[in-house]
Amino acid sequence: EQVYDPQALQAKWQPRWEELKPFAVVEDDADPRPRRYMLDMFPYPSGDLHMGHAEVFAIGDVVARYWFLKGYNVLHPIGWDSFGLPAENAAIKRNAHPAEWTYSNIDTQAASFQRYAISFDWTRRLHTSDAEYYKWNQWLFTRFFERGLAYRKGGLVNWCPNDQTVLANEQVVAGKCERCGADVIRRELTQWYFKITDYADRLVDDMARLEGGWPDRVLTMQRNWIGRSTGADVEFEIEGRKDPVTVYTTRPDTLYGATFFVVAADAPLAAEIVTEERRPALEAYRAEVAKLSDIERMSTEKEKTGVYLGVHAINPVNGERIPVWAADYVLADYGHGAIMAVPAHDQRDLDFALKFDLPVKVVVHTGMADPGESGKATPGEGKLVNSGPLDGLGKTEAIEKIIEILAERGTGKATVNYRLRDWLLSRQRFWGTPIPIIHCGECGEVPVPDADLPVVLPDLRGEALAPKGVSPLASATDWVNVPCPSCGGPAKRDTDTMDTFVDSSWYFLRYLDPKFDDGPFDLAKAEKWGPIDQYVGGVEHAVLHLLYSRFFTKVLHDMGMITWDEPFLRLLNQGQVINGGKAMSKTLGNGVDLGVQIDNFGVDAVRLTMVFAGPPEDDIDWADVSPAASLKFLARALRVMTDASGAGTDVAAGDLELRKVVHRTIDEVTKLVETHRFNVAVARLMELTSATRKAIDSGPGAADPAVREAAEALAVMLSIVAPYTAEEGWERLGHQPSVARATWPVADPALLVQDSVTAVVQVAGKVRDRLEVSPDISDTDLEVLALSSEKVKAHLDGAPRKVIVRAPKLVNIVP
Ligand code: ANZ
Ligand code: ZN
Repeated sequence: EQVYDPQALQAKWQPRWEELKPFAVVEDDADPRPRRYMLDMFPYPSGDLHMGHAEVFAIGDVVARYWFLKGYNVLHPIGWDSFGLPAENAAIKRNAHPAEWTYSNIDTQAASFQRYAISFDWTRRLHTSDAEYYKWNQWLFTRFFERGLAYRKGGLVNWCPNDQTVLANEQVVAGKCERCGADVIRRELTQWYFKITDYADRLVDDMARLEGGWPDRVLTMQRNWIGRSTGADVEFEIEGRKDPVTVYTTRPDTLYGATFFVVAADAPLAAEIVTEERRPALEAYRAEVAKLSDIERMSTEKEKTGVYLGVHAINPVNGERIPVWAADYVLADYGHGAIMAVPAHDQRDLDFALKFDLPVKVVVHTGMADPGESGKATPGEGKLVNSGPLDGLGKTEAIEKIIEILAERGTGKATVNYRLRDWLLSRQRFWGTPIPIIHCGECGEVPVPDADLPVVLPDLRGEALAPKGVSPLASATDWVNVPCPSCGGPAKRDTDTMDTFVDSSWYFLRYLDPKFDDGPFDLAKAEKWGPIDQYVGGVEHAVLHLLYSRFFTKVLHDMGMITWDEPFLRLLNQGQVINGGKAMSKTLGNGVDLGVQIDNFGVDAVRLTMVFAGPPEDDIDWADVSPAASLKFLARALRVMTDASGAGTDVAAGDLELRKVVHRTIDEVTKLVETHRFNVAVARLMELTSATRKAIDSGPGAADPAVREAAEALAVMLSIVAPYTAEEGWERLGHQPSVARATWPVADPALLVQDSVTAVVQVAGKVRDRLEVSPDISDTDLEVLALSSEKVKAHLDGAPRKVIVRAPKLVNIVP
């Protein structure tokens, strides 16, 4: 008996597949196969592939290989998201160029992917750090600039003191830098932004089309991030100020309950209206607030702080004078940077009121305890009280009414507000796409002409890349100083680089033809292939990458470059691979090395373990799974396929019992793969293997044609999870050149019929016969059968009055 040696199988098949290229896309319009685009989130080349990659790519490959076998023309590309900070940090440490580290890691990962046998079309390979790729980032930036969607503005930005660069809001997680974990601070800087806020409504509304195709939690996270709310703008006079100040509120119905007014401490308004007496206190307070992140400021846990500004605001509906404070819990760049505080019905306002002894006035009767006493605000619905014309109304009517009143007086209106901010895209780091703008004293911001793209990075390495708070590109003076493309006068290049999320916002379009040089992508191919049918990747991208890609897709749609405007129809978020119940980490020392796992158990066993561990969305605890058991199963499966190699080919004459098992398995596995229940599909293949083994050993024997049918179905279906084992088995069964060229088996409906069920026949309520019938029998057939039964006839005197049939289980005869 042949021993199952996974390493030998890998050594045998890998070069053959490299030669055969079974997954190269056919770009032939005469090819009648429908197209499918399967996309895995592309990797960052941080080192060799790790266990997380092994999981996500194994899952994506199940889908891609299944589609190939089902007869689709599948595009399944791979590339590298190869700009970014880690390369730069490594280069500084080694006194090298970031490209060295980057491309050597890419080569390592590419070789590992080949060994891991993912069904990529390698001809579509791209690297975002190649000038032939980032040239098109620059081209797209220029188009965005022309459309007013890329612009520069000054303002407070998130700054990572460790990486010495600004960050987008999306890259600040719980007040910390998404990359390095350092506390993010705020700095006043002039930066480039993409105007994603112009697309806020479409980004929210179009999610309705993703419902069912995307995980609910991702849709919820995007909705919350965009944070669209409806409410009202209300104008308050400030004593001593000429113009009124507008506040945004989602609860205009509570206007009568406003007992004080709060301005964001860092908003210019605070410094403008503060009395001279209170100014020193405000200045001191602002210095403290500057150190805090938005998250800390908005935290409900945080002790409330603030400064009285010495002035009063006037409530527009009842003329009440309310004191104006500055506080950090109001943000300068949300709404209008000022609020009416309603402590009875808003917890943060209540915390503030209790701390500074400000009045609490209930205006909604909710049946809960008095907030002033309980310390718990009552944000719920109820009847309005102490609210003049609103008294007695419910929330919705009260909001309508107050907006009407405000509109009449010209002091307010209904409005929509968003949490989403424009996407800050400039970075003060080296290893990214140079922003293609030239700053001229005469002409201002001048885009680099398309003909001069790409603006290639200057050759800097080692210490020259160290973070200094300004971009390292600024030190490359030869590179920086250029004539203005517009007037020819002396001018300077912009020295910032783009956020690397720009690179990943459209890479799926570049895959269609990575060498295309008439534009960022081939428009005709985008029509044929887009949008992506299935996207697979981590939930950590729920907001950042997925939101940015949706935005880019909509802009490209509006530019007339594509006709579709959502990039990813279906999204699958795989879980994480953990070990011993905890995320793998250096500090815990619980890391699992993928290379070692593959050396010990082989590629197929690792892939099978990943897929079999549980539903793809769940985390996999490597301490709870057994690649050794996977390896054993694969050996058994290969032995079955080997033993079946001599079986007869006249399938129709095969053992009926085994044939039924085979076809039921085909039917179920097909449905399970379609619904992404891959782990259960694997369990069915294990059962099929056992049933075939039994048929060989103690059933009709190895020569029975049903054994061949079983082994062939097993080889094809197993190939989506364990390609080496399946390929070897397929060859031993006598097939050429590759199982990747096989077709997915189809279940014969005639063989799916369950053997029989028992139908009970009652006459006048008494059981008179039991019939063995097909579970698919029709009511009519069952009635005929029942009435022709001798036992039934014996109790009938002529034609019955009524026959009630519930096929296949019951016939009730009323004589
Ligand atoms: C009065 C009020 C009464 C409020 C009440 C809430 C409940 P969303 O839903 O997130 O849009 N707000 C407005 N501008 C703010 C700012 N710049 N910084 C911090 N908070 C701000 O939240 C809108 C609500 O958040 C607004 O409605 C306002 O408080 C507050 F019973 O106004 B509300
Ligand atoms: Zn100029």
